[in-house]
Amino acid sequence: MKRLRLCYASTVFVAGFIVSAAVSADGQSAASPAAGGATTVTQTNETAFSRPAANLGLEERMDFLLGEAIFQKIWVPAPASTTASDGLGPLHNARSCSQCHVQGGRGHPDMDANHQVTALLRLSIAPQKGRDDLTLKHQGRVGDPHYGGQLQLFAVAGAQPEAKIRVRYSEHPVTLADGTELTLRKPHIQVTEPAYGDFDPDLRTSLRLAPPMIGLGLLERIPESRLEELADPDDLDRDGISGRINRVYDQTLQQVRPGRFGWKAGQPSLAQQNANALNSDLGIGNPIYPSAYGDCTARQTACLARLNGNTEQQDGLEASATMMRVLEYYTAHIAVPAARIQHDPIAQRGERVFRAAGCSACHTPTHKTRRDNDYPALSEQMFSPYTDLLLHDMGDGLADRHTEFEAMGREWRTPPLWGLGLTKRINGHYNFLHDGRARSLLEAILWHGGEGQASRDRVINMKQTDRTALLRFLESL
Ligand code: HEC
Ligand code: HEC
Ligand SMILES: [Ca+2]
Ligand SMILES: [Ca+2]
Repeated sequence: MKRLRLCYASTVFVAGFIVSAAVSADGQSAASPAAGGATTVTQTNETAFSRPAANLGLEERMDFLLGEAIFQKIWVPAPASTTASDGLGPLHNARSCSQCHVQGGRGHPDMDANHQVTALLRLSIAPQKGRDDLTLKHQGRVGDPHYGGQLQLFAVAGAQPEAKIRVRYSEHPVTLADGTELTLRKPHIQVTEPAYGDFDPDLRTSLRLAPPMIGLGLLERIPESRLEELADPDDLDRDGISGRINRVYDQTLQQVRPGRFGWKAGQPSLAQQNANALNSDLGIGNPIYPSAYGDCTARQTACLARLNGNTEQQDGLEASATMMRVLEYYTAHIAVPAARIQHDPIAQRGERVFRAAGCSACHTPTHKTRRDNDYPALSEQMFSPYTDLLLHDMGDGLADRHTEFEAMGREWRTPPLWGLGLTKRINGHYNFLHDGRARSLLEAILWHGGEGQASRDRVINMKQTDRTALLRFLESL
Protein backbone atom coordinates (compact mmCIF):
# COMPACT_ATOMS: atom_id res chain seq x y z
CA MET A 1 0.00 0.00 0.00
CA LYS A 2 2.80 2.36 0.96
CA ARG A 3 4.53 1.74 -2.36
CA LEU A 4 1.35 2.48 -4.23
CA ARG A 5 0.98 5.80 -2.47
CA LEU A 6 4.55 6.76 -3.30
CA CYS A 7 3.97 5.91 -6.89
CA TYR A 8 0.80 7.99 -6.92
CA ALA A 9 2.56 11.02 -5.43
CA SER A 10 5.46 10.91 -7.86
CA THR A 11 3.26 10.84 -10.94
CA VAL A 12 1.38 13.87 -9.67
CA PHE A 13 4.71 15.61 -9.32
CA VAL A 14 5.72 14.77 -12.88
CA ALA A 15 2.35 15.78 -14.24
CA GLY A 16 2.77 19.10 -12.46
CA PHE A 17 5.32 20.07 -15.10
CA ILE A 18 2.84 19.70 -17.91
CA VAL A 19 1.58 23.20 -17.41
CA SER A 20 1.09 25.34 -20.46
CA ALA A 21 2.39 28.82 -19.97
CA ALA A 22 -0.18 30.91 -21.77
CA VAL A 23 -0.55 34.63 -21.96
CA SER A 24 -3.96 35.97 -21.03
CA ALA A 25 -6.03 38.56 -22.90
CA ASP A 26 -4.76 41.43 -20.77
CA GLY A 27 -1.23 40.56 -21.76
CA GLN A 28 -0.27 39.19 -18.38
CA SER A 29 1.34 35.84 -18.14
CA ALA A 30 -1.08 33.27 -16.74
CA ALA A 31 -0.42 29.58 -16.51
CA SER A 32 -3.50 27.54 -17.47
CA PRO A 33 -3.53 24.21 -15.70
CA ALA A 34 -2.60 21.07 -17.61
CA ALA A 35 -5.45 19.90 -19.87
CA GLY A 36 -6.51 17.09 -17.56
CA GLY A 37 -4.84 18.22 -14.32
CA ALA A 38 -2.76 15.41 -12.82
CA THR A 39 -4.43 12.86 -15.13
CA THR A 40 -2.65 14.46 -18.11
CA VAL A 41 -0.45 12.30 -20.35
CA THR A 42 2.14 13.40 -22.89
CA GLN A 43 1.37 10.89 -25.65
CA THR A 44 0.36 12.39 -28.98
CA ASN A 45 0.18 9.18 -31.01
CA GLU A 46 -2.85 7.05 -31.88
CA THR A 47 -3.06 5.81 -28.26
CA ALA A 48 -3.42 9.34 -26.84
CA PHE A 49 -7.20 9.00 -26.23
CA SER A 50 -7.11 5.63 -24.51
CA ARG A 51 -4.47 5.90 -21.76
CA PRO A 52 -5.14 5.48 -18.06
CA ALA A 53 -5.01 8.72 -16.06
CA ALA A 54 -1.34 9.49 -15.34
CA ASN A 55 -1.94 9.59 -11.58
CA LEU A 56 -3.46 6.11 -11.25
CA GLY A 57 -1.53 3.66 -9.09
CA LEU A 58 -0.61 0.14 -10.20
CA GLU A 59 -3.67 -1.56 -8.74
CA GLU A 60 -5.96 1.10 -10.14
CA ARG A 61 -4.45 0.54 -13.58
CA MET A 62 -5.54 -3.08 -13.32
CA ASP A 63 -9.14 -1.93 -12.74
CA PHE A 64 -8.80 0.39 -15.72
CA LEU A 65 -7.68 -2.53 -17.90
CA LEU A 66 -10.64 -4.65 -16.76
CA GLY A 67 -12.98 -1.86 -17.79
CA GLU A 68 -11.19 -1.40 -21.08
CA ALA A 69 -11.77 -5.09 -21.83
CA ILE A 70 -15.53 -4.54 -21.44
CA PHE A 71 -15.38 -1.43 -23.61
CA GLN A 72 -13.66 -3.49 -26.31
CA LYS A 73 -15.64 -6.70 -25.76
CA ILE A 74 -17.32 -7.99 -28.89
CA TRP A 75 -20.83 -9.10 -27.96
CA VAL A 76 -22.36 -12.12 -29.68
CA PRO A 77 -25.98 -13.18 -30.21
CA ALA A 78 -27.60 -15.43 -27.58
CA PRO A 79 -27.36 -18.25 -26.90
CA ALA A 80 -23.62 -18.74 -26.95
CA SER A 81 -21.13 -20.75 -24.93
CA THR A 82 -19.61 -17.50 -23.62
CA THR A 83 -22.53 -16.40 -21.46
CA ALA A 84 -20.60 -13.35 -20.24
CA SER A 85 -20.60 -11.86 -23.76
CA ASP A 86 -23.89 -12.94 -25.26
CA GLY A 87 -27.16 -11.10 -25.69
CA LEU A 88 -26.22 -8.79 -28.57
CA GLY A 89 -29.29 -7.02 -30.02
CA PRO A 90 -31.58 -8.35 -31.41
CA LEU A 91 -31.42 -4.84 -32.93
CA HIS A 92 -28.11 -3.06 -32.63
CA ASN A 93 -25.84 -0.40 -34.10
CA ALA A 94 -22.55 -2.06 -33.31
CA ARG A 95 -21.08 -5.09 -31.54
CA SER A 96 -18.77 -3.23 -29.17
CA CYS A 97 -18.40 0.20 -27.61
CA SER A 98 -15.03 0.72 -29.24
CA GLN A 99 -16.47 0.09 -32.70
CA CYS A 100 -17.93 3.63 -32.55
CA HIS A 101 -15.53 5.21 -30.06
CA VAL A 102 -12.56 4.09 -32.16
CA GLN A 103 -9.36 4.34 -30.08
CA GLY A 104 -11.34 6.48 -27.64
CA GLY A 105 -11.80 9.06 -30.37
CA ARG A 106 -14.51 10.58 -32.51
CA GLY A 107 -16.87 9.00 -35.03
CA HIS A 108 -17.68 10.21 -38.53
CA PRO A 109 -21.01 10.42 -40.36
CA ASP A 110 -20.43 7.88 -43.13
CA MET A 111 -20.45 4.10 -43.21
CA ASP A 112 -16.96 2.75 -43.75
CA ALA A 113 -15.90 0.16 -46.30
CA ASN A 114 -17.01 -2.67 -43.96
CA HIS A 115 -20.46 -1.08 -43.59
CA GLN A 116 -19.64 -0.17 -40.02
CA VAL A 117 -20.92 3.00 -38.46
CA THR A 118 -19.45 5.29 -35.83
CA ALA A 119 -22.50 7.52 -35.55
CA LEU A 120 -26.15 6.96 -34.76
CA LEU A 121 -29.57 8.37 -35.57
CA ARG A 122 -31.86 9.40 -32.72
CA LEU A 123 -35.64 9.29 -33.39
CA SER A 124 -38.48 11.16 -31.75
CA ILE A 125 -42.02 12.38 -32.38
CA ALA A 126 -44.01 15.34 -31.09
CA PRO A 127 -45.15 14.56 -27.53
CA GLN A 128 -48.84 14.75 -26.66
CA LYS A 129 -49.93 16.39 -23.44
CA GLY A 130 -51.47 13.88 -21.05
CA ARG A 131 -50.52 10.76 -23.00
CA ASP A 132 -46.75 11.25 -22.91
CA ASP A 133 -46.16 13.12 -19.64
CA LEU A 134 -44.54 10.21 -17.81
CA THR A 135 -42.36 9.23 -20.79
CA LEU A 136 -41.18 12.84 -21.05
CA LYS A 137 -40.37 12.98 -17.36
CA HIS A 138 -38.27 9.80 -17.45
CA GLN A 139 -36.84 9.76 -20.97
CA GLY A 140 -37.00 13.38 -22.02
CA ARG A 141 -38.54 12.58 -25.42
CA VAL A 142 -41.00 10.23 -27.09
CA GLY A 143 -39.74 7.63 -29.55
CA ASP A 144 -41.40 6.52 -32.77
CA PRO A 145 -44.21 4.04 -31.96
CA HIS A 146 -42.68 1.39 -34.26
CA TYR A 147 -38.98 2.19 -34.22
CA GLY A 148 -38.32 3.51 -30.71
CA GLY A 149 -35.78 6.16 -29.77
CA GLN A 150 -32.96 5.18 -32.07
CA LEU A 151 -32.54 3.61 -35.49
CA GLN A 152 -30.65 0.31 -35.39
CA LEU A 153 -29.00 -0.51 -38.69
CA PHE A 154 -28.11 -4.07 -37.73
CA ALA A 155 -29.90 -7.12 -36.33
CA VAL A 156 -29.02 -10.66 -35.31
CA ALA A 157 -29.98 -13.54 -37.62
CA GLY A 158 -33.77 -13.96 -37.79
CA ALA A 159 -34.55 -10.27 -37.17
CA GLN A 160 -34.50 -7.44 -39.71
CA PRO A 161 -32.39 -4.29 -39.32
CA GLU A 162 -34.75 -1.34 -38.92
CA ALA A 163 -33.78 0.62 -42.03
CA LYS A 164 -30.90 2.14 -43.97
CA ILE A 165 -29.62 5.69 -43.75
CA ARG A 166 -28.31 7.84 -46.58
CA VAL A 167 -26.72 11.20 -45.91
CA ARG A 168 -26.79 13.74 -48.73
CA TYR A 169 -25.20 17.14 -48.49
CA SER A 170 -26.24 20.55 -49.77
CA GLU A 171 -23.49 23.12 -50.30
CA HIS A 172 -23.39 26.57 -48.75
CA PRO A 173 -20.65 28.97 -49.92
CA VAL A 174 -19.18 31.49 -47.45
CA THR A 175 -16.81 34.34 -48.23
CA LEU A 176 -14.62 35.69 -45.43
CA ALA A 177 -13.85 39.43 -45.16
CA ASP A 178 -10.37 38.96 -46.65
CA GLY A 179 -11.83 37.28 -49.74
CA THR A 180 -11.12 33.67 -48.74
CA GLU A 181 -13.87 31.42 -50.12
CA LEU A 182 -15.16 28.26 -48.49
CA THR A 183 -18.02 25.85 -49.02
CA LEU A 184 -19.89 24.48 -46.02
CA ARG A 185 -21.96 21.31 -46.37
CA LYS A 186 -25.22 20.58 -44.61
CA PRO A 187 -26.42 16.97 -44.15
CA HIS A 188 -29.90 15.81 -45.15
CA ILE A 189 -30.79 12.43 -43.75
CA GLN A 190 -32.80 9.95 -45.77
CA VAL A 191 -34.12 6.85 -44.07
CA THR A 192 -34.91 4.11 -46.55
CA GLU A 193 -36.09 0.48 -46.57
CA PRO A 194 -38.04 0.61 -43.29
CA ALA A 195 -38.62 -2.99 -42.14
CA TYR A 196 -41.26 -2.49 -39.44
CA GLY A 197 -43.96 -0.39 -41.11
CA ASP A 198 -44.25 3.33 -41.61
CA PHE A 199 -42.51 5.92 -39.52
CA ASP A 200 -44.61 8.46 -37.70
CA PRO A 201 -45.44 11.19 -40.25
CA ASP A 202 -43.85 13.79 -37.97
CA LEU A 203 -40.65 11.81 -37.31
CA ARG A 204 -37.75 13.92 -36.02
CA THR A 205 -34.22 12.68 -36.47
CA SER A 206 -30.88 13.68 -34.99
CA LEU A 207 -27.62 12.36 -36.39
CA ARG A 208 -24.86 12.14 -33.76
CA LEU A 209 -21.18 11.31 -33.96
CA ALA A 210 -19.57 9.27 -31.21
CA PRO A 211 -17.66 11.89 -29.15
CA PRO A 212 -14.13 11.40 -27.80
CA MET A 213 -13.86 9.59 -24.46
CA ILE A 214 -11.09 11.60 -22.76
CA GLY A 215 -11.44 13.33 -19.39
CA LEU A 216 -15.08 12.38 -18.86
CA GLY A 217 -14.63 11.66 -15.13
CA LEU A 218 -13.32 15.20 -14.66
CA LEU A 219 -16.35 16.70 -16.43
CA GLU A 220 -18.61 14.58 -14.23
CA ARG A 221 -16.99 16.12 -11.13
CA ILE A 222 -17.39 19.81 -11.97
CA PRO A 223 -19.52 20.95 -9.01
CA GLU A 224 -23.16 21.61 -9.78
CA SER A 225 -22.76 25.02 -8.10
CA ARG A 226 -20.18 25.96 -10.73
CA LEU A 227 -22.63 25.13 -13.54
CA GLU A 228 -25.30 27.24 -11.78
CA GLU A 229 -22.82 30.08 -11.57
CA LEU A 230 -22.00 29.94 -15.29
CA ALA A 231 -25.61 29.56 -16.43
CA ASP A 232 -27.32 32.80 -17.37
CA PRO A 233 -30.64 31.62 -18.84
CA ASP A 234 -32.10 35.11 -19.17
CA ASP A 235 -28.84 36.73 -20.26
CA LEU A 236 -28.87 39.07 -17.28
CA ASP A 237 -25.31 40.22 -17.99
CA ARG A 238 -26.45 41.12 -21.53
CA ASP A 239 -23.44 39.70 -23.35
CA GLY A 240 -25.73 37.94 -25.83
CA ILE A 241 -24.86 34.57 -24.33
CA SER A 242 -27.25 32.76 -22.05
CA GLY A 243 -26.46 29.11 -21.42
CA ARG A 244 -28.81 26.79 -19.57
CA ILE A 245 -28.38 23.64 -17.57
CA ASN A 246 -30.28 20.73 -19.10
CA ARG A 247 -32.37 19.14 -16.33
CA VAL A 248 -32.61 15.41 -16.93
CA TYR A 249 -33.87 12.36 -15.06
CA ASP A 250 -31.46 10.20 -13.10
CA GLN A 251 -32.90 6.67 -13.23
CA THR A 252 -30.90 5.45 -10.23
CA LEU A 253 -31.48 8.36 -7.86
CA GLN A 254 -34.99 8.88 -9.31
CA GLN A 255 -34.58 12.63 -9.34
CA VAL A 256 -33.85 15.44 -11.77
CA ARG A 257 -30.17 16.40 -12.11
CA PRO A 258 -28.04 18.51 -14.48
CA GLY A 259 -27.34 16.79 -17.79
CA ARG A 260 -23.65 16.59 -18.71
CA PHE A 261 -23.10 13.92 -21.38
CA GLY A 262 -24.19 13.64 -24.99
CA TRP A 263 -24.43 16.41 -27.60
CA LYS A 264 -27.54 17.81 -25.91
CA ALA A 265 -26.41 16.97 -22.36
CA GLY A 266 -29.20 14.40 -22.10
CA GLN A 267 -27.47 12.13 -19.57
CA PRO A 268 -26.61 13.04 -15.95
CA SER A 269 -23.82 10.57 -15.25
CA LEU A 270 -21.33 8.24 -16.88
CA ALA A 271 -23.07 5.25 -15.26
CA GLN A 272 -26.37 6.12 -16.92
CA GLN A 273 -24.79 7.14 -20.24
CA ASN A 274 -22.91 3.83 -20.40
CA ALA A 275 -26.01 1.82 -19.46
CA ASN A 276 -28.02 3.62 -22.11
CA ALA A 277 -25.37 2.92 -24.75
CA LEU A 278 -25.24 -0.74 -23.78
CA ASN A 279 -29.01 -1.00 -24.10
CA SER A 280 -29.76 1.13 -27.20
CA ASP A 281 -26.55 0.76 -29.20
CA LEU A 282 -25.72 -2.88 -28.45
CA GLY A 283 -29.05 -4.28 -27.20
CA ILE A 284 -27.63 -5.41 -23.85
CA GLY A 285 -29.93 -5.35 -20.81
CA ASN A 286 -28.33 -4.07 -17.58
CA PRO A 287 -29.33 -2.91 -14.09
CA ILE A 288 -30.39 0.59 -15.21
CA TYR A 289 -32.04 -0.43 -18.50
CA PRO A 290 -32.97 -4.08 -17.89
CA SER A 291 -34.69 -5.00 -21.15
CA ALA A 292 -32.69 -7.67 -22.99
CA TYR A 293 -34.39 -6.41 -26.17
CA GLY A 294 -32.85 -2.94 -26.03
CA ASP A 295 -34.74 -0.45 -28.17
CA CYS A 296 -37.23 -3.02 -29.59
CA THR A 297 -40.80 -1.68 -29.34
CA ALA A 298 -43.93 -3.69 -28.55
CA ARG A 299 -44.74 -3.56 -32.27
CA GLN A 300 -41.45 -5.20 -33.25
CA THR A 301 -42.68 -8.69 -32.44
CA ALA A 302 -40.04 -10.48 -34.53
CA CYS A 303 -37.43 -8.76 -32.40
CA LEU A 304 -39.09 -9.63 -29.10
CA ALA A 305 -39.31 -13.28 -30.16
CA ARG A 306 -35.49 -13.72 -30.27
CA LEU A 307 -33.59 -15.42 -27.46
CA ASN A 308 -31.99 -13.23 -24.84
CA GLY A 309 -28.68 -13.51 -23.01
CA ASN A 310 -30.00 -13.17 -19.47
CA THR A 311 -28.11 -15.46 -17.08
CA GLU A 312 -28.00 -15.99 -13.37
CA GLN A 313 -24.29 -15.14 -13.22
CA GLN A 314 -25.18 -11.69 -14.59
CA ASP A 315 -27.83 -11.01 -11.91
CA GLY A 316 -30.47 -12.38 -14.32
CA LEU A 317 -29.49 -9.73 -16.88
CA GLU A 318 -27.21 -9.60 -19.92
CA ALA A 319 -24.71 -7.33 -18.15
CA SER A 320 -24.25 -7.41 -14.37
CA ALA A 321 -23.91 -4.57 -11.88
CA THR A 322 -20.22 -5.49 -11.43
CA MET A 323 -19.61 -5.21 -15.15
CA MET A 324 -21.26 -1.77 -15.16
CA ARG A 325 -19.12 -0.56 -12.26
CA VAL A 326 -15.91 -1.63 -13.96
CA LEU A 327 -17.03 0.02 -17.21
CA GLU A 328 -17.84 3.20 -15.32
CA TYR A 329 -14.40 3.20 -13.69
CA TYR A 330 -12.80 2.92 -17.11
CA THR A 331 -14.84 5.67 -18.76
CA ALA A 332 -14.11 7.98 -15.80
CA HIS A 333 -10.33 7.51 -15.88
CA ILE A 334 -9.25 7.95 -19.49
CA ALA A 335 -6.43 10.50 -19.45
CA VAL A 336 -6.38 13.79 -21.31
CA PRO A 337 -3.38 14.45 -23.57
CA ALA A 338 -1.34 17.56 -22.78
CA ALA A 339 -1.87 20.71 -24.84
CA ARG A 340 1.12 21.49 -27.04
CA ILE A 341 1.19 25.25 -26.71
CA GLN A 342 4.33 25.98 -24.60
CA HIS A 343 6.87 26.31 -27.36
CA ASP A 344 4.50 27.67 -29.96
CA PRO A 345 4.25 31.47 -29.92
CA ILE A 346 1.65 31.46 -32.73
CA ALA A 347 -0.62 29.15 -30.73
CA GLN A 348 -0.10 31.37 -27.69
CA ARG A 349 -1.20 34.36 -29.70
CA GLY A 350 -4.12 32.24 -30.91
CA GLU A 351 -5.27 31.76 -27.34
CA ARG A 352 -5.53 35.55 -26.98
CA VAL A 353 -7.52 35.69 -30.21
CA PHE A 354 -9.76 32.90 -28.84
CA ARG A 355 -10.59 34.95 -25.77
CA ALA A 356 -10.95 38.20 -27.69
CA ALA A 357 -13.38 36.59 -30.14
CA GLY A 358 -15.61 35.58 -27.21
CA CYS A 359 -15.09 31.85 -27.64
CA SER A 360 -14.34 31.38 -23.95
CA ALA A 361 -17.80 32.70 -23.02
CA CYS A 362 -19.04 29.16 -23.78
CA HIS A 363 -15.83 27.17 -24.16
CA THR A 364 -14.92 27.98 -20.51
CA PRO A 365 -11.20 27.22 -20.25
CA THR A 366 -10.78 26.07 -16.65
CA HIS A 367 -12.65 24.24 -13.91
CA LYS A 368 -11.86 22.51 -10.64
CA THR A 369 -13.37 19.15 -9.76
CA ARG A 370 -15.10 18.54 -6.45
CA ARG A 371 -13.49 16.50 -3.70
CA ASP A 372 -14.02 12.78 -4.31
CA ASN A 373 -12.58 10.25 -1.87
CA ASP A 374 -13.75 7.30 -3.96
CA TYR A 375 -11.92 8.46 -7.07
CA PRO A 376 -8.85 10.28 -5.63
CA ALA A 377 -7.20 10.64 -9.06
CA LEU A 378 -10.08 12.89 -10.12
CA SER A 379 -10.44 14.77 -6.84
CA GLU A 380 -9.89 18.55 -6.68
CA GLN A 381 -8.16 18.76 -10.05
CA MET A 382 -7.69 22.05 -11.89
CA PHE A 383 -8.13 21.25 -15.58
CA SER A 384 -8.83 22.88 -18.94
CA PRO A 385 -11.58 21.28 -21.05
CA TYR A 386 -12.92 24.49 -22.72
CA THR A 387 -16.59 23.82 -22.03
CA ASP A 388 -19.29 25.10 -19.70
CA LEU A 389 -21.40 21.91 -20.20
CA LEU A 390 -24.36 24.26 -20.80
CA LEU A 391 -26.93 24.34 -23.58
CA HIS A 392 -26.75 27.22 -26.05
CA ASP A 393 -29.05 28.31 -28.84
CA MET A 394 -26.78 27.79 -31.86
CA GLY A 395 -29.22 29.06 -34.47
CA ASP A 396 -31.24 27.49 -37.29
CA GLY A 397 -28.25 26.24 -39.27
CA LEU A 398 -27.32 23.63 -36.65
CA ALA A 399 -30.86 22.99 -35.39
CA ASP A 400 -32.68 19.70 -35.59
CA ARG A 401 -36.27 19.29 -34.38
CA HIS A 402 -35.28 16.72 -31.79
CA THR A 403 -35.68 17.73 -28.15
CA GLU A 404 -34.11 16.03 -25.12
CA PHE A 405 -35.51 16.95 -21.71
CA GLU A 406 -35.16 20.75 -21.68
CA ALA A 407 -32.86 20.96 -24.71
CA MET A 408 -34.70 22.34 -27.73
CA GLY A 409 -33.89 21.72 -31.38
CA ARG A 410 -31.59 24.74 -31.64
CA GLU A 411 -29.77 23.98 -28.41
CA TRP A 412 -26.52 22.06 -28.08
CA ARG A 413 -24.13 21.47 -25.22
CA THR A 414 -20.79 23.26 -25.61
CA PRO A 415 -18.38 20.41 -26.43
CA PRO A 416 -14.97 20.32 -24.77
CA LEU A 417 -12.15 21.35 -27.11
CA TRP A 418 -9.33 19.35 -25.53
CA GLY A 419 -7.65 16.85 -27.83
CA LEU A 420 -9.11 18.54 -30.93
CA GLY A 421 -5.78 18.76 -32.77
CA LEU A 422 -5.14 15.02 -32.43
CA THR A 423 -8.36 13.99 -34.19
CA LYS A 424 -6.76 13.16 -37.50
CA ARG A 425 -3.95 11.18 -35.94
CA ILE A 426 -6.35 9.09 -33.88
CA ASN A 427 -9.32 8.72 -36.20
CA GLY A 428 -7.97 9.58 -39.64
CA HIS A 429 -10.53 12.31 -40.31
CA TYR A 430 -11.43 15.84 -39.42
CA ASN A 431 -15.20 15.74 -38.98
CA PHE A 432 -16.53 18.07 -36.31
CA LEU A 433 -19.85 19.17 -34.78
CA HIS A 434 -22.62 16.83 -33.63
CA ASP A 435 -23.27 15.37 -37.09
CA GLY A 436 -19.76 15.64 -38.52
CA ARG A 437 -20.73 18.19 -41.17
CA ALA A 438 -17.65 20.33 -40.56
CA ARG A 439 -14.56 19.08 -42.39
CA SER A 440 -12.15 21.43 -40.64
CA LEU A 441 -11.97 23.49 -37.47
CA LEU A 442 -12.69 26.64 -39.47
CA GLU A 443 -15.86 25.10 -40.91
CA ALA A 444 -16.94 24.16 -37.37
CA ILE A 445 -16.56 27.79 -36.29
CA LEU A 446 -18.41 29.12 -39.35
CA TRP A 447 -21.50 27.03 -38.41
CA HIS A 448 -21.85 28.88 -35.08
CA GLY A 449 -25.13 30.85 -35.15
CA GLY A 450 -27.55 32.07 -32.48
CA GLU A 451 -25.62 32.87 -29.32
CA GLY A 452 -22.42 31.97 -31.19
CA GLN A 453 -23.09 34.28 -34.15
CA ALA A 454 -21.11 37.26 -32.81
CA SER A 455 -18.02 35.07 -32.28
CA ARG A 456 -18.38 33.58 -35.74
CA ASP A 457 -18.64 37.06 -37.28
CA ARG A 458 -15.45 38.14 -35.51
CA VAL A 459 -13.67 35.19 -37.10
CA ILE A 460 -15.08 36.06 -40.54
CA ASN A 461 -13.88 39.63 -40.19
CA MET A 462 -10.48 39.07 -38.57
CA LYS A 463 -7.09 39.43 -40.26
CA GLN A 464 -5.80 36.24 -41.79
CA THR A 465 -2.84 36.13 -39.40
CA ASP A 466 -5.19 36.22 -36.41
CA ARG A 467 -7.35 33.47 -37.88
CA THR A 468 -4.29 31.34 -38.55
CA ALA A 469 -3.17 31.85 -34.96
CA LEU A 470 -6.64 30.93 -33.64
CA LEU A 471 -6.69 27.70 -35.64
CA ARG A 472 -3.14 26.92 -34.53
CA PHE A 473 -4.25 27.32 -30.93
CA LEU A 474 -7.15 24.88 -31.45
CA GLU A 475 -4.75 22.46 -33.16
CA SER A 476 -2.46 22.62 -30.12
CA LEU A 477 -5.21 21.46 -27.74
C1 HEC B 1 -23.26 3.17 -32.63
C2 HEC B 1 -22.16 3.93 -32.13
C3 HEC B 1 -21.91 3.91 -30.64
C4 HEC B 1 -21.67 2.82 -29.83
C5 HEC B 1 -21.65 1.36 -30.23
C6 HEC B 1 -21.41 3.34 -28.51
N1 HEC B 1 -21.48 4.71 -28.52
FE1 HEC B 1 -21.14 5.92 -26.94
N2 HEC B 1 -21.76 7.50 -28.02
C7 HEC B 1 -22.18 7.46 -29.33
C8 HEC B 1 -22.82 8.70 -29.68
C9 HEC B 1 -23.43 9.06 -31.02
C10 HEC B 1 -22.78 9.51 -28.52
C11 HEC B 1 -23.40 10.88 -28.35
C12 HEC B 1 -24.80 10.61 -27.86
C13 HEC B 1 -25.70 11.79 -27.71
O1 HEC B 1 -25.47 12.85 -28.25
O2 HEC B 1 -26.67 11.65 -26.97
C14 HEC B 1 -22.08 8.72 -27.51
C15 HEC B 1 -21.77 9.20 -26.24
C16 HEC B 1 -21.12 8.46 -25.28
C17 HEC B 1 -20.64 8.99 -24.02
C18 HEC B 1 -20.71 10.44 -23.57
C19 HEC B 1 -19.53 11.23 -24.10
C20 HEC B 1 -19.69 12.73 -23.98
O3 HEC B 1 -18.72 13.43 -24.27
O4 HEC B 1 -20.74 13.23 -23.63
C21 HEC B 1 -20.11 7.94 -23.33
C22 HEC B 1 -19.50 7.97 -21.94
C23 HEC B 1 -20.27 6.77 -24.15
N3 HEC B 1 -20.87 7.13 -25.33
C24 HEC B 1 -19.92 5.49 -23.76
C25 HEC B 1 -20.21 4.36 -24.52
C26 HEC B 1 -20.09 3.01 -24.03
C27 HEC B 1 -19.63 2.61 -22.65
C28 HEC B 1 -20.45 2.18 -25.05
C29 HEC B 1 -20.58 0.67 -25.05
C30 HEC B 1 -21.48 0.14 -24.05
C31 HEC B 1 -20.79 3.03 -26.18
N4 HEC B 1 -20.65 4.33 -25.81
C32 HEC B 1 -21.17 2.55 -27.41
C33 HEC B 1 -22.03 6.38 -30.20
C34 HEC B 1 -21.82 5.09 -29.79
C1 HEC C 1 -22.61 30.51 -27.65
C2 HEC C 1 -21.65 29.54 -27.19
C3 HEC C 1 -20.44 29.31 -28.06
C4 HEC C 1 -19.51 30.23 -28.47
C5 HEC C 1 -19.46 31.73 -28.18
C6 HEC C 1 -18.54 29.49 -29.25
N1 HEC C 1 -18.88 28.17 -29.29
FE1 HEC C 1 -17.90 26.70 -30.26
N2 HEC C 1 -19.42 25.42 -29.92
C7 HEC C 1 -20.53 25.70 -29.17
C8 HEC C 1 -21.46 24.61 -29.28
C9 HEC C 1 -22.80 24.50 -28.56
C10 HEC C 1 -20.90 23.68 -30.17
C11 HEC C 1 -21.52 22.36 -30.66
C12 HEC C 1 -22.43 22.63 -31.85
C13 HEC C 1 -22.85 21.40 -32.59
O1 HEC C 1 -22.21 20.35 -32.49
O2 HEC C 1 -23.84 21.48 -33.33
C14 HEC C 1 -19.59 24.22 -30.53
C15 HEC C 1 -18.66 23.56 -31.33
C16 HEC C 1 -17.38 24.01 -31.58
C17 HEC C 1 -16.36 23.26 -32.26
C18 HEC C 1 -16.47 21.82 -32.74
C19 HEC C 1 -16.15 20.90 -31.59
C20 HEC C 1 -16.44 19.45 -31.82
O3 HEC C 1 -16.13 18.65 -30.94
O4 HEC C 1 -16.99 19.07 -32.87
C21 HEC C 1 -15.25 24.08 -32.34
C22 HEC C 1 -13.92 23.74 -32.97
C23 HEC C 1 -15.60 25.33 -31.72
N3 HEC C 1 -16.89 25.25 -31.25
C24 HEC C 1 -14.76 26.41 -31.62
C25 HEC C 1 -15.20 27.68 -31.24
C26 HEC C 1 -14.42 28.88 -31.40
C27 HEC C 1 -13.01 28.95 -31.96
C28 HEC C 1 -15.19 29.91 -30.96
C29 HEC C 1 -14.88 31.39 -31.01
C30 HEC C 1 -14.64 31.92 -32.33
C31 HEC C 1 -16.43 29.34 -30.47
N4 HEC C 1 -16.40 27.98 -30.66
C32 HEC C 1 -17.46 30.06 -29.87
C33 HEC C 1 -20.74 26.83 -28.42
C34 HEC C 1 -20.05 28.02 -28.59
CA1 LIG D 1 -30.04 -8.42 -25.85
CA1 LIG E 1 -35.09 1.27 -32.88
